Amino acid sequence: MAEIKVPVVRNILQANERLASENRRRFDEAGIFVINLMSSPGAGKTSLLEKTIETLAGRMGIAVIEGDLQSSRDAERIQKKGVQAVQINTEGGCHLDGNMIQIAMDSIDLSGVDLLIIENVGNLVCPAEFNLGEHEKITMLSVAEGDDKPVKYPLMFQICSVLLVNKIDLLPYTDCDVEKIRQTSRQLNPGGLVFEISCRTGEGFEPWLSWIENKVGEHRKNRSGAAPHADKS
Ligand SMILES: Nc1nc2c(ncn2[C@@H]2O[C@H](COP(=O)(O)OP(=O)(O)OP(=O)(O)O)[C@@H](O)[C@H]2O)c(=O)[nH]1
Ligand SMILES: [Mg+2]
Repeated sequence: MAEIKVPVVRNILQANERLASENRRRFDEAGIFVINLMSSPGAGKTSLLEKTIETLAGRMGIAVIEGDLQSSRDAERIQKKGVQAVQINTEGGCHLDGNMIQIAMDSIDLSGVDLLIIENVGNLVCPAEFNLGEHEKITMLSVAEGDDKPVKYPLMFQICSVLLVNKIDLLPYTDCDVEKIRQTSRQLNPGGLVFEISCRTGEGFEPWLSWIENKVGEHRKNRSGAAPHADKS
């Protein structure tokens, strides 16, 4: 069985890579900066998007693709903030893939969008294996989950450009050692950035928001053949 299983998995990943490359081409042609946001369930991904949109929606066009097994609760939360949000239900699937993003894109009006955020299915394992065509992967870990998670689930922490350590308002009530998370993260991913944040209080949001604004600015400049999207602020 093992001899059969390995090539099948490889084929699935190769097919996904082709779709992810097509997605990336489309994003680049449109000059849209795309983030793939990953974490375990409940770490605070949708809360991060809500708070990020509150500040940045006046300065850039934002759209969101939400991935969950069931329900459209997260897309509804985002729509309440006044931006386009499409919900993908994987019906049991533990990650998003390139094909799902292609289908979801057909429901988004990309004109005027500078930033597309894809909230992946809550899971610290499988989403790390499937590229979606994004420019950057963001991993979130909340302090309530424990500081050993980077050691136990290394791939998710190796592949991200930014690690967001969320719920720092809860630090007094946990035994989480953020310095330990930083150290492990540095070993796994020397070039990665680490921002400590609280989506509850807004603490630590400035570096995160500046990082996004810089990235969006770079991608706007590269927009092929089109005038840059006007700054709405
Ligand atoms: N104390 C505290 N609670 C937070 C913070 N961020 C999020 N929460 C809470 O954590 C819970 C889960 O937040 P969500 O934003 O729904 O988490 P999620 O990662 O999107 O969850 P899934 O989509 O189900 O994977 C909610 O009750 C939030 O209010 C934070 O910084 N501090
Ligand atoms: Mg969510």
